[in-house]
Amino acid sequence: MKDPAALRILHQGRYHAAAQIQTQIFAAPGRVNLIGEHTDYAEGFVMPAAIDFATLAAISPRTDGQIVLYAENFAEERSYPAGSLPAAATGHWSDYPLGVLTILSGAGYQIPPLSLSLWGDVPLGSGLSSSAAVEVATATAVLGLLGAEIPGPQLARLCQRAENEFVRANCGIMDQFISANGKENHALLLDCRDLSFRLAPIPQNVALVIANTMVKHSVAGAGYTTRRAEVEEACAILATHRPEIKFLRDATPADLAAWGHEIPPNSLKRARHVITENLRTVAAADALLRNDLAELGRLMHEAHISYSQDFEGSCPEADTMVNLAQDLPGLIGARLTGGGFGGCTINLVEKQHAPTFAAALKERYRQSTGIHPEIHICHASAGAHPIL
Ligand code: GAF
Repeated sequence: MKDPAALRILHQGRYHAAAQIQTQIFAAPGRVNLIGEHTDYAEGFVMPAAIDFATLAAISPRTDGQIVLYAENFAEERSYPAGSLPAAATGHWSDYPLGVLTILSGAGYQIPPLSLSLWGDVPLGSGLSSSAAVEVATATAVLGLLGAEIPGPQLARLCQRAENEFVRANCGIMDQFISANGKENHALLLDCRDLSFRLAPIPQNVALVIANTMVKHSVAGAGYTTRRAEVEEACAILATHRPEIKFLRDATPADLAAWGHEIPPNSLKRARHVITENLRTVAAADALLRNDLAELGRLMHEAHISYSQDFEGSCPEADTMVNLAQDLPGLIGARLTGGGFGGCTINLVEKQHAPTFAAALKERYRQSTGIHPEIHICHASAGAHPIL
């Protein structure tokens, strides 16, 4: 099904036996984050790249007043009268497209009766932003049907609102942003305060090797929510001394040295991670831009230690996956990527070594944990786009 032509045939077959009505196809990718974890909701910096896994959306108009959503991955359809979409999430896959339709409608876009077929290969629950890919694919498809355009940063914000306000998962902006704005062969340094960004080319001889620990990750899980609350608690305490600290983005290591003793121990550690991670992320983008891969790898390693020890956002399996990669030929840098408590590690690897690196890491991880991991050799791909 990776083939968009197959989705077009499937969609036409389900909804337009006569084939007079045109189906449009759009794609929106998942992502991997090279560095900058749990900094987006602190208005800090992140450096993700879009990856080759994506959600494809096929869309066409209807004449019967219905909004029909179909997910090929679940072989399931849901149908609603266009004027009365459900008002709340139900914990079903349809929450994501429905959230986007609801937010677009609230933003003034009249959603017409339509058929939307979704198919994706972003592994679910693996921390590679399958939800953002569905949201951005849906939004791009609906706008395509309407013949409307929204600049990528704004589109990302609407999709984030769908996840925050409809799905009720308290994520930041990173995942939707990179899915909407990624560029082939580039990582993107995003300032989550004003959504300005810089693109950094990923050298041709570098592969993104994504290693799935097979431990499920969820942004809706307790870990993500607790950590976010701890980050906000630390910020509120620092702000009593320096009111200009609105988010941890505004705080410095000197602030922690001066007032850290007032912050409860766990929140202090989370704050130390976020504050140092922001510095590392900007430094990592500079290193990538000047092709200093050794420095980039060193910063990724430091970031993993900070994520694991200060943020306590890793898990034994992810620490194992990172450790097992360290002495394999070709490794530039390895760390747990995404929201944490499971999911995938990102390994930057010299391309010529990538296949042997992947095979060796797979075998080492299997021997040491008894779990069969999925390992993918990816490259940085383009953000959301129509497929002609
Ligand atoms: C998840 C969230 F969706 C992002 O917004 C971000 O906070 C990330 O975890 C952690 O960096 O992917």
